[in-house]
Amino acid sequence: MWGMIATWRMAVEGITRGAEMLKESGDAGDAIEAAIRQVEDFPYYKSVGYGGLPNEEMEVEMDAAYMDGSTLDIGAVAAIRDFANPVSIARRLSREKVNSMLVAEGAEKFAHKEGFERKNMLTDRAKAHYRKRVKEMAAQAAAEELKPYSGHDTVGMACLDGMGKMAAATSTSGLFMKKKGRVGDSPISGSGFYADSRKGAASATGLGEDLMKGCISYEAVRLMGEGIHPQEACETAVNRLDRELRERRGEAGDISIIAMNPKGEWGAATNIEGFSFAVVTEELEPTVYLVTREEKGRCTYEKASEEWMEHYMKTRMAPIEE
Ligand code: SD4
Repeated sequence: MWGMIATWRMAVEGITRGAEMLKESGDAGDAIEAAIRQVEDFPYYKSVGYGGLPNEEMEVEMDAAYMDGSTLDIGAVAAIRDFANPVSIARRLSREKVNSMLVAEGAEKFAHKEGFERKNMLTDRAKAHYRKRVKEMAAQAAAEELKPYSGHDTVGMACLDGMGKMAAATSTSGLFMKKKGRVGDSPISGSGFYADSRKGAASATGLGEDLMKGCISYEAVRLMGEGIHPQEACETAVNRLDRELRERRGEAGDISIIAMNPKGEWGAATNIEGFSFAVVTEELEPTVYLVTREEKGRCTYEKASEEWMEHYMKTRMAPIEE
């Protein structure tokens, strides 16, 4: 059995590419890297790679990670600028015994020395989003309604290959309008991602500051290691963290997670409305599902309709009215 599951609809082209490799006995690491690169390269996805939304200072600072579930190798970059494919740099770093997580200038120097492709990741479209948000924030300075950070979708994936190897990886430009140097959960082991070929792999998306409070990806993998089905593992991990945060702090940020186990069984859960994910296995063609959170935090999903898929693309590519 092989398969891939990923956060958000934007990942479907990527996992389709990954599946082609897995079908041909490809390696989980190669497939997940290729899949995430595809999302990074697409300019209309505004929270990953090229076209990603900038920080407060109008710079695109990206976080990415890669984990090999068989060796437990981890590589990560944080707050890196001006490189086309942060996930590939993270994977390269995962082969280092030390210095395997690098930030900002250090990460950029490493990437430059290793010959990774440089690219100005700030598109005109992202600049337009930035200007628009600055205006909105000025107009509504006193209103709590407007969240400068909304509109953030990290790509996170879990992958199983035909040889039983699992991998997890993430890539994001993080929260729109974040402070320079801010690092989210996506490059942090156990929070944004975790993979163990004996137990399963998981990845999270949402408010990094809150996801990190529960090491949620590790928690989902740990539960799968106890023999719990990925769906239940995801729901339990999300609901526990959501409950703890509400009880102790009065509120919980956005929390969504996807997971797959070594049998290729999968699951997804969320505490928000509007979470989507993409999945492919040996038995299931690449499919986008929309998640509904029911009572008691049970999550159900239905296949996204053609109309929904078309609408999604239209809104992503629509001109920005400034
Ligand atoms: C972060 N978790 O940087 C990321 C953002 C994200 O959906 O996933 N948004 O906090």
